[in-house]
Amino acid sequence: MKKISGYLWLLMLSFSAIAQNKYAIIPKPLELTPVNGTFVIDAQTRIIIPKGGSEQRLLAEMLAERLTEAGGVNLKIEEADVPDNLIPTHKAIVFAPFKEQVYNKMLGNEDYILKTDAKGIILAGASSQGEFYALQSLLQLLPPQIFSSTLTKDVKWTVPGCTVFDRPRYKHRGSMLDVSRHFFPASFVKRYIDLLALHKMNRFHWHLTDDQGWRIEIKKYPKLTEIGSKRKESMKGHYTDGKFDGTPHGGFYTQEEIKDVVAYAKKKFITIIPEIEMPGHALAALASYPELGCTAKSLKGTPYEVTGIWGVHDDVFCPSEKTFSFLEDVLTEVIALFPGEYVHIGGDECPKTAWKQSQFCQDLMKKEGLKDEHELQSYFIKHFDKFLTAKGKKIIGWDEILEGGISPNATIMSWRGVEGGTAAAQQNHDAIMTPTGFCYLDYYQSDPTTEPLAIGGYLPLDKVYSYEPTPKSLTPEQAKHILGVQANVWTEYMQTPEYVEYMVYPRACAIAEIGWTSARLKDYEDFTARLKTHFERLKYLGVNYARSYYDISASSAMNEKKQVVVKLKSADKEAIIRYTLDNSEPTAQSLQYQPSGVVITQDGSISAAAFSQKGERLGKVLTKYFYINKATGRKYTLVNQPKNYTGGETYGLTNGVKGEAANSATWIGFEGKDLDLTIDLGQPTTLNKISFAFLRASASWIMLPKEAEVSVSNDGKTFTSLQKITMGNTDEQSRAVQQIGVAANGKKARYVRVFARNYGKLPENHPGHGNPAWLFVDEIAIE
Ligand code: TNX
Repeated sequence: MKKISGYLWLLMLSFSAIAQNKYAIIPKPLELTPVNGTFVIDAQTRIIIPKGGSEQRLLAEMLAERLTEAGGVNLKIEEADVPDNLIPTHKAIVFAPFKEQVYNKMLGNEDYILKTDAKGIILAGASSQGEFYALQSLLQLLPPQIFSSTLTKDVKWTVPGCTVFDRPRYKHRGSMLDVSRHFFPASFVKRYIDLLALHKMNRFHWHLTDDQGWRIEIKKYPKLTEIGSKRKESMKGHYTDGKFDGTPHGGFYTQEEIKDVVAYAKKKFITIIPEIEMPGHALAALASYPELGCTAKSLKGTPYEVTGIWGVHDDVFCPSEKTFSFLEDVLTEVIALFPGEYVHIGGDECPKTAWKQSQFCQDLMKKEGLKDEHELQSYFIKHFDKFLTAKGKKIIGWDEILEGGISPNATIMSWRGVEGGTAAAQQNHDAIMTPTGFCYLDYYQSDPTTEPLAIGGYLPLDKVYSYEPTPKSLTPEQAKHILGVQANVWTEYMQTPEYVEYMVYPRACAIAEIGWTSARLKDYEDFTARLKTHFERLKYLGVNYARSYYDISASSAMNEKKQVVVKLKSADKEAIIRYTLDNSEPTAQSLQYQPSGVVITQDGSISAAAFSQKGERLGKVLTKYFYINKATGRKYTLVNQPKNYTGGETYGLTNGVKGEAANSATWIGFEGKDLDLTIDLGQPTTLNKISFAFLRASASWIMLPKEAEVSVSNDGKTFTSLQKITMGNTDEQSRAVQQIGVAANGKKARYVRVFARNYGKLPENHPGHGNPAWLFVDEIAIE
């Protein structure tokens, strides 16, 4: 092979960058071939639809409306005999009928062909859904201003020449929106649907009921909305703060509104999957109709109440005749409103406490030959599977419905990981993949210390994008059961539409591409290059998208001299990272970061941000604090190994970075195990104080240890105890950092041992009772 000169490389690189910007379609099409020439839309351009093409007329109107609103150009829509030779012609945008023999391709319902050149544009699909997707791609080939709802000035409406043949990878490409934890008006739901359609998504999963509010009018049971749609207050701050805002919250959709949203979604080729939660997450229904519970009052002895507390609640539907006929009535009204083939019946997070205590349930289990409460849950779900199947519907349930035996016609929504979806496919059931680790858009998308409050987790854009929905362990036959992928948007921490948009975009763009684009075409760098143009579109659409993609992430390691070296990273390759070490905000004049990292030699902080070539700041400022002491950079041995939360490297506990209350990822975590650590200081060293900290976040199963002890030694074998501490308040709810400092009074020793006894099993009154507690510790400092 001939060597390519540096100059040529540069030329090729810059060409591919331009090409990406010119054809910045998200999700990326299956085949896109650039063609010479550019089509210019002006007042003379006509839109041509086939004679009598009423569906094409709707699409033509959508395009015409955009051009009028954003460009002030009024295009005529004409009906004509459209030739089927697919050759762009007569300065027109043509919705062409699809003829297999002419196109030499088989087109599925969602597939499309789009041809553009200097003469004209052709959009073709085997159905209007395919043509709708052709239109979405065409809009994305136009300047981003096409999405503006006000007149933009001086824009030339050009379309770069290309031939696109496109086809989705998965059938189900969707997003769930939780409207129970916070209610969002129908107008916002429509906007949410618009944005899904823009990304060629085709399913909207509407989470309509939960403990915190019942949001759908049911004519037969008016109290569901009179009582069940309102709560007196919501949690304020993080769950673990245990505080309330004292502000009533409520809202519901009338059946008329629902019909309107369903019809609206249909025009955008989106099928709505309504979710009615059962048997758990039912408090709003129980508050409205207490007779649906196993007891007249809640398990705490207080009246059932629509709750403002997030999480999992023990009060659930009782599997009684009353409940069954109530839910059958509800579902009968629901299926009359939603024409789609699926109804989601929830099935997640149903504690069995109430059923265990109920004589009725115990008798029912005996009568039905059910061996435990999981089988009772399965009995519940099977009843509604049968009921809905008889009505011509299919059920979807969260992966818990696998426990106690899967119902015959159920599709599984795999959320607690991919295991549920895998198991379902292996049992010849369909599955939709929504694992928390990749698809939960309620998780943080950047460093939690810089982001608005979120439920937890850490799910940056690149991690979402990296998701591969079809588990490798499946055979090709089983893999066909993976229907697709979906973004879940739980709204405990999202009070407003703007907040929702911030959390959802651009991460939903990545989900859209995972669902649509063929696996072999997935390429994160290529995606982010297109995303920059897409950000412009979102801007014109008025979407409050997050710019967290431009945020900096920091990691630290030790060099040979045992110094802390901070490495900064920007997901955006073109961005310039600048930083300060004096606690001031970085500017375009601040020090430019070099890939070798920044050496930290004393206590202090580093603040960094990404800047464009032009000097604009692109993302948020990240500040990290460092504590340099005698333990910094020292190796240590651990008797038990941490799990998941490993601090990222060997020196996690002595890397100079303290765990942060808001950010679980900065801690070292042991599941059910003790901390038993020995640091070797290399030589006998004078010790004044040994300090460290534990994190308490009981809601996340992170408990303080029962006791801690520090001891020292000179030979690493015989240790003398300096202090043993018994820890109190281990049942406290709020999230807090517990600092420990042990005085060593100038003692000389080479080895320091820190031991902390894990809390053990979570107590009876804890939602996760019986499971092992986590022990979170960080930064062992020795002065
Ligand atoms: C788990 S995912 C839930 C929801 C919460 C969500 C928060 C699922 C089926 N249940 O009730 O809102 O976690 O991330």
